[in-house]
Amino acid sequence: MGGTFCKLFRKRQMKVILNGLDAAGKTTILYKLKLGQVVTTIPTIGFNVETVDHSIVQMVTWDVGGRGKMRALYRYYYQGSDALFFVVDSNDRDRIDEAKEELFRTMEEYTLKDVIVVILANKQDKVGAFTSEEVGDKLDLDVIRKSHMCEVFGTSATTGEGLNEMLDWVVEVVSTKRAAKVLESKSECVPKGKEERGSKSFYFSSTVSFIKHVFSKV
Ligand code: G3D
Ligand code: MG
Repeated sequence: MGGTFCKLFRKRQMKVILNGLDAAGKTTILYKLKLGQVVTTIPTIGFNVETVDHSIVQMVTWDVGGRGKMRALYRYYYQGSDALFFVVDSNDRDRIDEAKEELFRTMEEYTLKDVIVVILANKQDKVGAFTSEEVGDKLDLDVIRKSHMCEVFGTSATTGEGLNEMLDWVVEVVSTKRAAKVLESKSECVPKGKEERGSKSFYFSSTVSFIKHVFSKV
């Protein structure tokens, strides 16, 4: 992939939520990606929110879990997100079930119904860490895949392994998804049965089919 359509729709900033249990590696990832200055704010209820505002991607992160009161506040940050990055410490075998519970709880949020879900099986540099496939199995990603596009990447925030590939993939997928959506909304304005070859409506409907086809292969 990576054609003209992707470039065309890459202009709008992409919003990413970077979630995961404490100590999974979220803050380290934010700094390692070097997307810009990491700004830390503390909302009045009192938890750290870190943000990076880059021309292509805006990332917001905090530690999930904890008290129910916080969840109403999380929702505020979820609005308008394109992707959810869920960071897992692949080396912490004791907390993998907790991570799964937290992921599933997060996915219940209505505001995240359209996001692409990206699992970062982090700390791959540690000997004995679960592989990315094992992390995928432990988190029951097949269940998430029934409602969301979901992919797992092995990463190491300390060495940087896997981070850029992951980000490139996400930018590509989000761009393609946007392109398909825009073109689809345009093609919906065209009356059915009038799509003659060479006409504008024919162009739109065939392009939408093409992008949908490409997207379904990702
Ligand atoms: P969080 O923001 O999700 O809470 P942090 O997690 O980014 O603060 O990371 C927690 C600890 O894990 C840090 O160690 C950090 O250096 C380490 N860490 C993060 N990612 C990796 C990784 O990919 N590999 C390894 N080996 N360590 C990682 P400290 O010692 O500062 O607590
Ligand atoms: Mg942190």
